[in-house]
Amino acid sequence: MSQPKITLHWLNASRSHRILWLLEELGLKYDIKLYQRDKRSRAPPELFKVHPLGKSPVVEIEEEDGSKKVLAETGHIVSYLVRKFDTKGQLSGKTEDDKEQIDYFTHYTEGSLQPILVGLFVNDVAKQQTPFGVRFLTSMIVGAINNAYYGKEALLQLQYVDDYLKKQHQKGSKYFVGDSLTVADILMEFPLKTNLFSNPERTSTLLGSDSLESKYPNISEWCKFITKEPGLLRANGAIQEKSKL
Ligand SMILES: N[C@@H](CCC(=O)N[C@@H](CS)C(=O)NCC(=O)O)C(=O)O
Repeated sequence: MSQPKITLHWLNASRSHRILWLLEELGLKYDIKLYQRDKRSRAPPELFKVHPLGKSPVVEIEEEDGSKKVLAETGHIVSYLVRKFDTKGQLSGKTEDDKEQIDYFTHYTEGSLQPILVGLFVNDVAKQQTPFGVRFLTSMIVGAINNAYYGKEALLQLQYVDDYLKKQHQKGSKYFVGDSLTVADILMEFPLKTNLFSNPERTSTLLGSDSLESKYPNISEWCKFITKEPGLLRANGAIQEKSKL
Protein backbone atom coordinates (compact mmCIF):
# COMPACT_ATOMS: atom_id res chain seq x y z
CA MET A 1 0.00 0.00 0.00
CA SER A 2 1.38 3.42 -0.84
CA GLN A 3 1.35 5.63 2.19
CA PRO A 4 2.37 9.17 3.02
CA LYS A 5 5.73 9.86 4.62
CA ILE A 6 5.18 9.79 8.37
CA THR A 7 7.57 11.39 10.87
CA LEU A 8 7.03 10.98 14.58
CA HIS A 9 8.64 13.51 16.91
CA TRP A 10 9.32 11.34 19.94
CA LEU A 11 10.35 12.62 23.38
CA ASN A 12 11.82 10.28 26.00
CA ALA A 13 9.52 9.25 28.89
CA SER A 14 6.48 10.73 27.17
CA ARG A 15 3.10 10.04 25.67
CA SER A 16 4.73 9.84 22.25
CA HIS A 17 5.74 6.21 22.79
CA ARG A 18 2.08 5.24 22.36
CA ILE A 19 2.07 6.73 18.86
CA LEU A 20 5.13 4.68 18.00
CA TRP A 21 3.37 1.57 19.29
CA LEU A 22 0.30 2.43 17.19
CA LEU A 23 2.44 2.93 14.06
CA GLU A 24 3.93 -0.50 14.67
CA GLU A 25 0.49 -2.09 15.14
CA LEU A 26 -0.70 -0.50 11.90
CA GLY A 27 2.37 -1.83 10.06
CA LEU A 28 3.23 1.64 8.72
CA LYS A 29 6.60 2.91 7.60
CA TYR A 30 7.79 5.91 9.57
CA ASP A 31 10.78 8.00 10.56
CA ILE A 32 11.44 8.90 14.17
CA LYS A 33 13.09 12.07 15.40
CA LEU A 34 14.34 11.66 18.95
CA TYR A 35 14.34 14.42 21.59
CA GLN A 36 15.57 14.19 25.17
CA ARG A 37 14.10 16.03 28.14
CA ASP A 38 16.44 18.52 29.84
CA LYS A 39 17.42 18.32 33.51
CA ARG A 40 14.19 20.04 34.49
CA SER A 41 12.25 17.38 32.56
CA ARG A 42 11.19 19.90 29.92
CA ALA A 43 11.21 19.24 26.19
CA PRO A 44 14.14 20.79 24.28
CA PRO A 45 13.51 24.02 22.30
CA GLU A 46 13.89 22.18 18.94
CA LEU A 47 10.36 20.86 19.38
CA PHE A 48 9.07 24.43 19.00
CA LYS A 49 10.34 24.35 15.42
CA VAL A 50 7.89 21.53 14.74
CA HIS A 51 4.82 22.90 16.55
CA PRO A 52 4.26 26.20 18.42
CA LEU A 53 3.48 24.44 21.72
CA GLY A 54 6.80 22.57 21.76
CA LYS A 55 5.27 19.30 22.97
CA SER A 56 5.47 15.68 21.96
CA PRO A 57 3.92 13.75 20.30
CA VAL A 58 3.78 15.56 17.00
CA VAL A 59 3.38 13.68 13.73
CA GLU A 60 4.22 15.11 10.32
CA ILE A 61 2.42 13.68 7.31
CA GLU A 62 3.75 14.33 3.84
CA GLU A 63 1.56 13.16 0.98
CA GLU A 64 2.90 12.03 -2.39
CA ASP A 65 1.81 15.33 -3.97
CA GLY A 66 4.08 17.17 -1.51
CA SER A 67 1.30 18.52 0.73
CA LYS A 68 2.17 18.42 4.41
CA LYS A 69 0.32 18.39 7.71
CA VAL A 70 1.49 18.64 11.27
CA LEU A 71 -0.66 16.75 13.76
CA ALA A 72 -0.56 17.45 17.48
CA GLU A 73 -2.59 16.15 20.47
CA THR A 74 -2.46 12.44 21.19
CA GLY A 75 -6.20 11.84 20.79
CA HIS A 76 -6.27 13.68 17.47
CA ILE A 77 -3.19 11.85 16.15
CA VAL A 78 -4.60 8.48 17.19
CA SER A 79 -8.01 9.20 15.63
CA TYR A 80 -6.35 10.35 12.39
CA LEU A 81 -4.06 7.32 12.09
CA VAL A 82 -6.82 4.86 12.89
CA ARG A 83 -9.29 6.51 10.50
CA LYS A 84 -6.77 6.48 7.66
CA PHE A 85 -4.90 3.27 8.20
CA ASP A 86 -6.84 0.84 10.41
CA THR A 87 -8.86 -0.10 7.36
CA LYS A 88 -9.89 -3.49 8.77
CA GLY A 89 -10.88 -1.93 12.09
CA GLN A 90 -8.64 -4.28 14.09
CA LEU A 91 -7.71 -1.66 16.68
CA SER A 92 -10.91 0.37 16.62
CA GLY A 93 -13.48 -2.03 18.10
CA LYS A 94 -15.58 -4.79 16.56
CA THR A 95 -19.04 -3.55 17.61
CA GLU A 96 -20.66 -0.13 17.87
CA ASP A 97 -20.55 -0.41 21.68
CA ASP A 98 -16.85 -1.21 21.56
CA LYS A 99 -16.16 1.75 19.24
CA GLU A 100 -18.03 4.03 21.64
CA GLN A 101 -16.07 2.68 24.59
CA ILE A 102 -12.76 3.26 22.78
CA ASP A 103 -13.84 6.82 22.02
CA TYR A 104 -14.60 7.22 25.73
CA PHE A 105 -11.11 6.05 26.74
CA THR A 106 -9.50 8.30 24.10
CA HIS A 107 -11.11 11.28 25.87
CA TYR A 108 -10.78 9.90 29.39
CA THR A 109 -7.05 9.28 29.22
CA GLU A 110 -6.12 12.81 28.13
CA GLY A 111 -9.09 14.69 29.59
CA SER A 112 -9.37 13.19 33.09
CA LEU A 113 -6.55 10.85 34.01
CA GLN A 114 -3.48 12.54 32.53
CA PRO A 115 -4.10 16.03 34.01
CA ILE A 116 -4.07 14.50 37.50
CA LEU A 117 -0.90 12.54 36.79
CA VAL A 118 0.76 15.64 35.35
CA GLY A 119 -0.05 17.36 38.67
CA LEU A 120 1.73 14.55 40.58
CA PHE A 121 4.64 14.66 38.12
CA VAL A 122 5.09 18.44 38.42
CA ASN A 123 5.02 18.13 42.21
CA ASP A 124 7.73 15.43 42.03
CA VAL A 125 9.88 17.67 39.83
CA ALA A 126 9.33 20.60 42.22
CA LYS A 127 10.72 18.48 45.08
CA GLN A 128 13.72 17.35 43.04
CA GLN A 129 14.52 20.88 41.85
CA THR A 130 14.40 22.53 45.29
CA PRO A 131 17.84 23.15 46.87
CA PHE A 132 18.63 20.41 49.37
CA GLY A 133 18.55 22.65 52.47
CA VAL A 134 14.90 23.65 52.01
CA ARG A 135 13.64 20.53 50.28
CA PHE A 136 11.69 19.44 53.38
CA LEU A 137 9.58 22.59 53.03
CA THR A 138 8.73 21.88 49.38
CA SER A 139 8.01 18.25 50.32
CA MET A 140 5.58 19.42 53.01
CA ILE A 141 3.76 21.82 50.67
CA VAL A 142 3.66 19.36 47.80
CA GLY A 143 2.51 16.59 50.17
CA ALA A 144 -0.36 18.80 51.34
CA ILE A 145 -1.41 19.61 47.76
CA ASN A 146 -1.28 15.93 46.81
CA ASN A 147 -3.25 14.89 49.89
CA ALA A 148 -5.88 17.52 49.23
CA TYR A 149 -6.24 17.11 45.49
CA TYR A 150 -3.92 15.35 43.03
CA GLY A 151 -3.29 12.28 45.14
CA LYS A 152 -6.91 11.94 46.19
CA GLU A 153 -8.08 12.25 42.60
CA ALA A 154 -5.43 9.79 41.37
CA LEU A 155 -6.58 7.16 43.87
CA LEU A 156 -10.23 7.75 42.95
CA GLN A 157 -9.44 7.24 39.28
CA LEU A 158 -7.26 4.20 39.89
CA GLN A 159 -10.10 2.55 41.83
CA TYR A 160 -12.48 3.38 38.98
CA VAL A 161 -10.16 1.87 36.37
CA ASP A 162 -9.45 -1.17 38.54
CA ASP A 163 -13.18 -1.83 38.98
CA TYR A 164 -13.65 -1.45 35.23
CA LEU A 165 -10.84 -3.91 34.43
CA LYS A 166 -12.18 -6.35 37.02
CA LYS A 167 -15.39 -6.58 34.97
CA GLN A 168 -13.35 -7.13 31.80
CA HIS A 169 -11.35 -9.87 33.55
CA GLN A 170 -14.60 -11.48 34.80
CA LYS A 171 -15.82 -11.54 31.20
CA GLY A 172 -12.61 -13.39 30.30
CA SER A 173 -10.94 -10.45 28.52
CA LYS A 174 -7.45 -9.23 29.31
CA TYR A 175 -8.00 -6.01 27.36
CA PHE A 176 -9.74 -2.69 27.97
CA VAL A 177 -12.37 -3.10 25.27
CA GLY A 178 -13.76 -6.26 23.68
CA ASP A 179 -11.47 -9.27 23.67
CA SER A 180 -8.46 -8.02 21.70
CA LEU A 181 -5.93 -5.20 21.66
CA THR A 182 -7.42 -1.83 20.71
CA VAL A 183 -6.28 1.78 20.84
CA ALA A 184 -7.84 1.94 24.33
CA ASP A 185 -5.04 -0.33 25.63
CA ILE A 186 -2.41 1.60 23.69
CA LEU A 187 -3.64 4.88 25.17
CA MET A 188 -3.95 3.62 28.73
CA GLU A 189 -0.41 2.21 28.84
CA PHE A 190 1.32 5.54 29.40
CA PRO A 191 -0.72 6.80 32.37
CA LEU A 192 -1.04 3.44 34.08
CA LYS A 193 2.20 1.60 33.40
CA THR A 194 4.82 4.21 32.52
CA ASN A 195 3.56 6.95 34.82
CA LEU A 196 2.40 4.99 37.85
CA PHE A 197 3.17 1.28 38.04
CA SER A 198 6.75 1.90 36.88
CA ASN A 199 6.98 4.81 39.34
CA PRO A 200 5.35 3.48 42.54
CA GLU A 201 7.04 6.16 44.68
CA ARG A 202 4.77 8.74 43.00
CA THR A 203 1.79 7.48 44.99
CA SER A 204 3.59 5.73 47.87
CA THR A 205 2.90 8.45 50.46
CA LEU A 206 -0.82 8.25 49.63
CA LEU A 207 -1.15 4.49 49.87
CA GLY A 208 -0.01 3.95 53.47
CA SER A 209 0.92 0.28 53.93
CA ASP A 210 -0.71 -0.70 50.60
CA SER A 211 1.18 -1.02 47.33
CA LEU A 212 -0.21 -0.17 43.91
CA GLU A 213 -0.15 -3.90 43.07
CA SER A 214 -2.12 -4.97 46.14
CA LYS A 215 -4.64 -2.11 46.01
CA TYR A 216 -5.25 -2.29 42.25
CA PRO A 217 -4.69 -5.96 41.32
CA ASN A 218 -6.61 -5.75 38.05
CA ILE A 219 -4.56 -2.81 36.74
CA SER A 220 -1.44 -4.59 37.93
CA GLU A 221 -2.39 -7.74 35.99
CA TRP A 222 -3.16 -5.67 32.88
CA CYS A 223 0.18 -3.80 33.16
CA LYS A 224 2.13 -7.08 33.34
CA PHE A 225 0.22 -8.46 30.39
CA ILE A 226 0.33 -5.38 28.17
CA THR A 227 4.09 -4.94 28.65
CA LYS A 228 4.56 -8.14 26.64
CA GLU A 229 2.48 -7.01 23.63
CA PRO A 230 4.59 -7.66 20.52
CA GLY A 231 3.82 -4.23 18.99
CA LEU A 232 5.00 -2.46 22.15
CA LEU A 233 8.16 -4.58 22.21
CA ARG A 234 8.80 -3.64 18.57
CA ALA A 235 8.32 0.05 19.47
CA ASN A 236 10.84 -0.34 22.34
CA GLY A 237 13.26 -2.00 19.92
CA ALA A 238 12.82 0.76 17.33
CA ILE A 239 13.89 3.37 19.89
CA GLN A 240 16.88 1.29 20.96
CA GLU A 241 17.98 0.97 17.33
CA LYS A 242 17.47 4.66 16.63
CA SER A 243 19.37 5.65 19.79
CA LYS A 244 22.44 3.75 18.54
CA LEU A 245 22.65 5.87 15.36
N1 LIG B 1 -2.38 17.28 25.32
C1 LIG B 1 -1.15 16.88 24.68
C2 LIG B 1 -0.07 16.89 25.74
C3 LIG B 1 1.32 16.86 25.17
C4 LIG B 1 2.36 16.93 26.28
O1 LIG B 1 2.17 17.64 27.30
N2 LIG B 1 3.45 16.21 26.12
C5 LIG B 1 4.49 16.22 27.10
C6 LIG B 1 5.14 14.85 27.14
S1 LIG B 1 4.17 13.60 27.89
C7 LIG B 1 5.59 17.17 26.75
O2 LIG B 1 5.89 17.36 25.59
N3 LIG B 1 6.23 17.73 27.80
C8 LIG B 1 7.41 18.52 27.66
C9 LIG B 1 7.24 19.93 28.10
O3 LIG B 1 6.11 20.36 28.36
O4 LIG B 1 8.26 20.61 28.19
C10 LIG B 1 -1.35 15.49 24.08
O5 LIG B 1 -2.36 14.87 24.35
O6 LIG B 1 -0.51 15.04 23.28
